[in-house]
Amino acid sequence: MSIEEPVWQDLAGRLDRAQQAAEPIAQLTASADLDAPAAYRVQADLVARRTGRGERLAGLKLGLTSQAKMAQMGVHEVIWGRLTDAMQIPDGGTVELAGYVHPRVEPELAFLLTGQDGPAGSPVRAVAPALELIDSRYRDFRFTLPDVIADNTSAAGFVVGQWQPVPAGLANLGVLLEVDGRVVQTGSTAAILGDPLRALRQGLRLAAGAGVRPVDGWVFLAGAATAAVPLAPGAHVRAVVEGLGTASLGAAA
Ligand code: OOG
Ligand code: MG
Repeated sequence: MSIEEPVWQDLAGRLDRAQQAAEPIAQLTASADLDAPAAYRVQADLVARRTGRGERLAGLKLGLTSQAKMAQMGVHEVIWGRLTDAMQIPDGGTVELAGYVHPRVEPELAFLLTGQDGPAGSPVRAVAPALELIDSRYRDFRFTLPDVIADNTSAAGFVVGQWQPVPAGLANLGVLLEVDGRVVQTGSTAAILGDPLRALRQGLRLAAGAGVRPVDGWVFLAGAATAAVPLAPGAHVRAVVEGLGTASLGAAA
């Protein structure tokens, strides 16, 4: 399907305003004919609006890489999105919930990219435990595949824990999501496409297909290892990845 510029601009504008006002909107597919390639065009324009306001691209993310997430959202395809510097939250930082529609958090692994994605060199400098804050701009956090792609895969914020050298075995580390010290989700890095490094390769391939090349210092989020949970006022949330440590954030009361 081809999409005309006035159409993708209109759709990106709706999502952009929804994000800025923290007010949900109807799914784009309720009123527009949108397939996945057209939705990626909308996403590119949506993120270009942010960079046009001074944000810098800071990385890439994959979504729906685990069965837990696919089952939770009812969408069964791997998707990719773009991260900007404005989305980064310091480890242990606090967010104001008023800036989001209905934020959720999920435990992830982050990779620090080298800017290389060919066989010549490793694409990865380091790995860290991470938390992603997702916030669908759609009412009731419900969407189809093209809707969530256009909405930059619900990207809203991310926290990266301590960077460290990539250990030999990343494919089966235990992952916990804690809220106020209580474990609310458990999983394994194996849930991330069988191995987060496979997710990384797939993500770089998908982005390259759209002409997006990794940049040295970019962050890559490999996708959640468990279902996401709502971020409630006053909550303190922590992702714990076996052998790698933690990443945490708090929500203002
Ligand atoms: C879409 C984004 C999914 C992940 O890690 O699976 C995602 C959503 O669930 O709203 O970021
Ligand atoms: Mg995620």
